[in-house]
Amino acid sequence: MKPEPSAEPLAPGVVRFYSFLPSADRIREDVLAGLALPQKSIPPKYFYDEQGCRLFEEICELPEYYPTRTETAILRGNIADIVQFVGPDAELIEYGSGVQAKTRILIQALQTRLYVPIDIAVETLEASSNALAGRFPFLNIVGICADYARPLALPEFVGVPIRRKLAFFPGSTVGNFTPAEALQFLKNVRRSVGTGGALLIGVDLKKDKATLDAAYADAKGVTARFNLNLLERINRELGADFQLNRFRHRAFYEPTQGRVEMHLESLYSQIAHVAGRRFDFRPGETIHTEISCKYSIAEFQELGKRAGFSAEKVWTDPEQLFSVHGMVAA
Ligand code: AVI
Repeated sequence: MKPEPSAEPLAPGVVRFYSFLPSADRIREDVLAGLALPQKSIPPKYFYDEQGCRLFEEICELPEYYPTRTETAILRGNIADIVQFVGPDAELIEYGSGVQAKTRILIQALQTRLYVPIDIAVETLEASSNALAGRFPFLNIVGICADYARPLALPEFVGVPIRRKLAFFPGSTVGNFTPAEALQFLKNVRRSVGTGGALLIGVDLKKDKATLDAAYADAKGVTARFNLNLLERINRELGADFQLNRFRHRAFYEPTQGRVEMHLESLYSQIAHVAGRRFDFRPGETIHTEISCKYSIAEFQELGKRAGFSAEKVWTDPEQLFSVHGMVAA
């Protein structure tokens, strides 16, 4: 998978892939820098190796993890309104496309002709895009393997009539950024869709602590395996020697900051080596692995406005667990 020149004619059924992935050294640099901080931390994007992607799919099916099924129901239940909001002939750009399950609802309803999924997980991107091509023969697919948190100049394509670009960012993945990072990300999206372009974005809503604590510390322990898999990946890819049974998963909602925090807590005084460097852990000391920010509808609309979008539509579920915003680049 290599970057190719853009502006090539497309063909339905033939999936093209472009790669803008950072160098293999990047994970090493990021992990070493994060573990050297007073509050040790590792960026959440490194959860998603093959096993991490599988575990995340399992999380999405858990009874405690309401976001996936709730967002899917919101999309299905409001699809006619969403089609009207987007209008005809939209290029669909999906950030963090994963297994592209919710995308199918949109592609079917919008009769999308050009789909540009962007994901850091190369195997998932390839497998999902190829499966989608088999299902929608009218669809042109251009998969982009990239870290979408960084500004990305998306290629332009010829041969498919496009009236507007639609950015789709489901799953409340925007919550895994700090609000400042989310603002920067939304500004980048604003640039990519251009004036008049649209954004359809899923955002998890603030709610009671018990519901959120359970969603990120499920009874079956799948989220714990997802969190610990990060250490397994680092052991494998960076020659580290973390002992997984000497750490435990911790996740809790922090209401003052309006975010869930995930950590890996050291159970003992211990030492781990990563890429030849030594890291000491006190009992109870944690590696901070993820934040998942929750927003009220008004808070997120305000963030969108600051990034240059006008907040046109918002769809929610009857219990007000989750929101899907329709925004237009002003
Ligand atoms: C991908 N992201 C939106 C998930 C979330 O809810 O923040 C990741 C996740 N972490 C633990 N469970 C799910």
